[in-house]
Amino acid sequence: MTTLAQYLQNASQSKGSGCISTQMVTLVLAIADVSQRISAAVHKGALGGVLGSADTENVQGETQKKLDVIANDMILEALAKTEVVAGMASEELDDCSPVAGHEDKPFLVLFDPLDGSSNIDVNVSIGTIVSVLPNPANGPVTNQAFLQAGTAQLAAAYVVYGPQTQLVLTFGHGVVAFTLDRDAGQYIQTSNGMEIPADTKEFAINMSNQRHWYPPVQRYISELLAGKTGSRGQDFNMRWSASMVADVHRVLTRGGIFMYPKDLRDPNKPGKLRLMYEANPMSFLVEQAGGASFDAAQRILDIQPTELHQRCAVMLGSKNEVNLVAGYHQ
Ligand code: AHM
Ligand code: MG
Repeated sequence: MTTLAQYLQNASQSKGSGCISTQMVTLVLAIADVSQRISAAVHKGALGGVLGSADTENVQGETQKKLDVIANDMILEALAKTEVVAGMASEELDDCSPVAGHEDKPFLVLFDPLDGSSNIDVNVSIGTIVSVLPNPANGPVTNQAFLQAGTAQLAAAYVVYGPQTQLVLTFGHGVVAFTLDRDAGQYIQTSNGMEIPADTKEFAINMSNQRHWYPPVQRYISELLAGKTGSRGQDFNMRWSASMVADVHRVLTRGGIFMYPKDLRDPNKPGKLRLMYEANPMSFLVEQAGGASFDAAQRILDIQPTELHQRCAVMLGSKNEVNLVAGYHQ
């Protein structure tokens, strides 16, 4: 039984390229600790008075749920105390939040405090997504400092609050998973090297948007739906939980392709998901597990961001399927 703390300590003492700094250990332990508290709040649900709307809007014009706001505040407070974070940016904040007096600290952290918010009140899996970038440390922390491509990420993680609470983590040397032991108050390593099979028979997409999709996505999904009698010559299964963390966790666990394409609904919204704190960390994890990730024109991790809250199309998971649909776009 390896605890998260032991795993991190071993990684910090390793001699190889997978070695992490003690400051990274501090950061990940703080993320794990605050996620346990978010998990406890999620677990209490109505009994903790945390369900329902906060009656406020975030920068994307979405109505915030009480738990969006609670989780956001908890993470901001917890990471500001670590002494290793120079600034944070979140789905729930208009602009970045510099940590006063810490502009020279090594990390910038971006997060979606509670992804899949529409699932909170109906008791379906939700999660926290985190991306860690190096701090350029060239003066005060501004939004500009965060605008680094996904390839610059030092670490990425998500915590899924489902039947089990699990933390899934990468530092760029594979993907490991830990399950929360509530009795012990500890994360215990339960997977060493998650791998996404290159082939799959399972896809995840919100089919209700079909009429809005561009032709490459129409073509790809219609071939999957045609099943055995179509050009693919096999049946495909569909899953959609409207919670990226839950859907990507399934892909990391047993393979699959997850898609939230950009579509014709609103020219100002190229896709629904956000690059910096949803697509990038998930793409880093998926690539580290042997999968692939693509927007509609390029590898997601190569996108040079221009705005903190920019959106992108997302197609990630089993390599052969992602490459096929990427080819339809080119
Ligand atoms: P959120 O960050 O406001 O929760 O929105 C992101 C979520 C993803 O978790 C999920 O994949 C997607 O929105 C579901 O969207 P839809 O309701 O259009 O199916
Ligand atoms: Mg989200």
